[in-house]
Amino acid sequence: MISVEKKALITGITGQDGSYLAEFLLDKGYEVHGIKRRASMFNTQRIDHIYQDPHEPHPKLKLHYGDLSDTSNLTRILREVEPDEVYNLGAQSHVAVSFEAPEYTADVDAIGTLRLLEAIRFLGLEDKTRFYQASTSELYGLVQEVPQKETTPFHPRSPYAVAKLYAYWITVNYREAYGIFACNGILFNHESPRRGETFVTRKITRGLANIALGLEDCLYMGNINALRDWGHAKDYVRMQWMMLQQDAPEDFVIASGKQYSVRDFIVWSARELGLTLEFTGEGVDEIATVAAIEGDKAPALNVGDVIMRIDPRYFRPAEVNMLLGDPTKAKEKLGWEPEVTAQEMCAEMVAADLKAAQRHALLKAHGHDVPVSLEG
Ligand code: NDP
Ligand code: GDR
Repeated sequence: MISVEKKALITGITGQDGSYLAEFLLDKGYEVHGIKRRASMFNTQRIDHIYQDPHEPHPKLKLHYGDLSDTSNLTRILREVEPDEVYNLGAQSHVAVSFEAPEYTADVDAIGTLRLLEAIRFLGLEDKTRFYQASTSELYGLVQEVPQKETTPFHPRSPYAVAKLYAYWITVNYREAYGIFACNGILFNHESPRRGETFVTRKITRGLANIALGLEDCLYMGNINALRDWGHAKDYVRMQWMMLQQDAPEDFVIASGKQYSVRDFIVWSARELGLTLEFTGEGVDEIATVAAIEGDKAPALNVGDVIMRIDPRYFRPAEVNMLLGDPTKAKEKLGWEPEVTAQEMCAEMVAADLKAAQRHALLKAHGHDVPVSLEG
């Protein structure tokens, strides 16, 4: 049983993984501290259900304003909290956006990691504080070996991946140089109903649910031939915690070991809505048309409707065409097994987005025309 006094600090607590990890650690009896960014509107939707009023006698979840670009802020929070475990999940995490904002991405994703590790050292917390770094399968980029494992060479293909490469190595370096218990989790894509709306899986499930109810007309996609190894975020955050409970720090690949295309994900999502699709055309001219409809989940659609087109603006300057992870080390050393398959996760995401679309459609039917953002 975990001691009730254990404290964790999560950067990126308002994000997909941060929200699931916070739930998980609270369940384990941790006092959870999270860093949230100041925003002009509330940005805590993913953690509102676990929010605790700071006026209560002993809140177990505490939020601190902060930013990975701010050294003094991070150092002050670490000094105040003196956490047993730091989970560095905060990042500008969108690969396509990193081509638009490369310097910011480097500052937050690469130097932000250094700032945290330096703060641990500066405060003399090397022996107390364990550190988890959210590393990524994007490090493999132009893949050198299939499937990718802990020893596969890296070849990053975006400013995001290059920044994460620095973060990976500075984590290893602080482990070797200063004896900090620091681990990299090299996580392959993981998704959930809480996934940001512009990542491909959520864009598909949300877009198709909206189209099924007549809130949008068409899904505009980039490279639908890209191959990914998808898992459920809930399974993957469990592993982040497991990594910090070992006797010695090590790096692990976390993946499902199964590979599918973006096109497959579109087909599964459509199937959840009772739709059979037909893909015709090639390259930028490829389209997906409704070939058959079953059930009543897509009342706005007819056979023959075009529901997907390619828009080259979603192509990336350099693409990661395929990823497939080998999670053998995590399975053997930590006994980790993912519980949710990619198809089950897709069904959960479509169901959640269909519910949201139904609420939206109801508002629309009553004259409240809330605009649906089409930005991908
Ligand atoms: P999200 O994009 O959902 O969450 C990112 C979090 O980082 C948000 O809380 C965000 O805050 C915060 N953040 C962004 N910029 C800053 C900043 N300058 N200072 C402090 N916090 C900041 O990502 P995920 O939850 O999906 O991923 C978690 C981590 O794991 C990320 O580091 C990501 O790169 C990495 N990763 C993710 C994978 C995946 O498939 N999901 C796979 C491999 C690695 P706000 O809510 O205010 O935007
Ligand atoms: P990725 O995830 O880049 O792998 O990074 P994303 O879901 O954005 O893209 C996956 C693949 O789908 C292709 N794609 C599209 N992607 C988006 N976003 N929008 C589209 O319209 C579209 N069409 C096709 C992409 O080109 C790509 O090949 C995610 C992030 O969570 C990172 O932070 C994390 O490190 C990696 O996963 C592992």
